[in-house]
Amino acid sequence: MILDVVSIFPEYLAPLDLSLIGKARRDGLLDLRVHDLRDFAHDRHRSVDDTPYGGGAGMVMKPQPWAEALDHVVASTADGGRPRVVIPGPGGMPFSQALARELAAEPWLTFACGRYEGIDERVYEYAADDLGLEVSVISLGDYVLNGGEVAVLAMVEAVARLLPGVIGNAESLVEESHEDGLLEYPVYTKPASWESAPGVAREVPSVLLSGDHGAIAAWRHQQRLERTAARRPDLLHPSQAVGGAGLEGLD
Ligand code: 6GU
Repeated sequence: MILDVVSIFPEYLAPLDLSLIGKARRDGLLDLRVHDLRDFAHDRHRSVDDTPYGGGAGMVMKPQPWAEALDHVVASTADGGRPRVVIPGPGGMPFSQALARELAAEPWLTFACGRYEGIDERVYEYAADDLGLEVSVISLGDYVLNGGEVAVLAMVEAVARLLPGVIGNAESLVEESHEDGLLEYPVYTKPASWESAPGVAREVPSVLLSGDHGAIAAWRHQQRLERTAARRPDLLHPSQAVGGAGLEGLD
């Protein structure tokens, strides 16, 4: 997969050299290219923003550097392929595991990181109408970040780990929170009895030591239901009410 990120803070994307994503890049599974938007601003101060028409607080990103940056990205391949453009922003469609899967199926993604009050609306039109690109505005959630860079770190990690070969144990992908609509069950490791303070022994649930795989699977499923009901009742279907008691068990 080819990934381009355009930002006025390319250093923000440095963590993408680390851990599994860094290894995927070195292994050639991910061709990640970070571009400095200011390289496409040609005035003396390499300015990328200006005051908003109609008034209001803050600054708006100018259309010309963005258009040139997108031209540059599109021109980077000779085969006529086109990237899907993702613009992170709190006004976008909600990011989710399903959307991460959809993006992971794309051969080429370009993330355009806005700052300030946003990017001049004509850049969206230019990308779609003049360059023929699919543009998706995507939000991490209902809160405001200062720019798209941190959101790109999250989205790239969520997408890249789904690419074949990035995670060694592909099985670890299927039993995760948000893959089947329930949160993950609690996990434990050795020691079976852990003294967290003098005289306080904290035990691993005995079923996990029983060797009874059926009982373990049933316990884990029940834990997933209870945890989902407690933390994310919005994910549960009414028929999944914990304890089979009906809707009153969900509150
Ligand atoms: Cl994707 N970008 C910005 N700037 N703020 C956000 C966001 C994204 N998601 C939530 N808040």
